[in-house]
Amino acid sequence: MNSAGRTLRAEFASLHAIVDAETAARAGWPILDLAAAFLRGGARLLQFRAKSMPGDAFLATASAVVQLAHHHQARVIVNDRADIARLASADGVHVGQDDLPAAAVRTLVGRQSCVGLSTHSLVQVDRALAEPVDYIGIGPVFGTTTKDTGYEKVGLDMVREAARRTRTHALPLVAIGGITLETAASVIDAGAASVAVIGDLLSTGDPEARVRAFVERLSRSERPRV
Ligand code: TZP
Ligand code: MG
Repeated sequence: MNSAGRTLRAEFASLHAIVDAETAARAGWPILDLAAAFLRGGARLLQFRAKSMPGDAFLATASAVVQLAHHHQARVIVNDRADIARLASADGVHVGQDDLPAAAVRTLVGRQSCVGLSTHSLVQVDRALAEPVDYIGIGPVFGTTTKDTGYEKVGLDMVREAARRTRTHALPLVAIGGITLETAASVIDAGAASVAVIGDLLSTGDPEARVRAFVERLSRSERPRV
């Protein structure tokens, strides 16, 4: 773990509130309004995800999300794009199995940035443990309609085993996929340090209150020490 990764991990939020541009648009939320609602609700770590946004808009929006989040003493991780994370002064990058390799991302964003890598199986977890990453993602934990991942749901048993393996490398595990307010604590109980959520945060029409409820519920969970 690099020094900034360590700093981020010391305050590694139990909720990764994902501001997903497409989900926000479908629900009628302007991206910055949604980010602001998450932050008012107490989110301390946002991930900005914009799968089909042109580069100039992606950069401008990511920069605005970072500015807003930093005003709230919150952090931002940009999904997929190390170049945009760096240009937008984000705190980190989250990549998947088909994105730039973590080592290349690290070269682009430097030691001061937090790098996370998604996995979908224990084989991928083991490979990720050899990469220069600050946390490992795993999912989809449950069924999700937000993303066609192409992978079977991994379930809580795999989260448990993945957490056991990441713990031996002192890395936090972030679980994603179909996680709701009702199931979040069970995912933390299985050993994840954090849950990453898209759909459920928008499920009630009041994302600020939903984030507040997640933060409150997760604060009562016993999080693993890594
Ligand atoms: N990666 C694995 S599942 C998923 C991603 C990005 C979608 C998560 O969205 P939701 O709505 O929280 O299931
Ligand atoms: Mg990706």
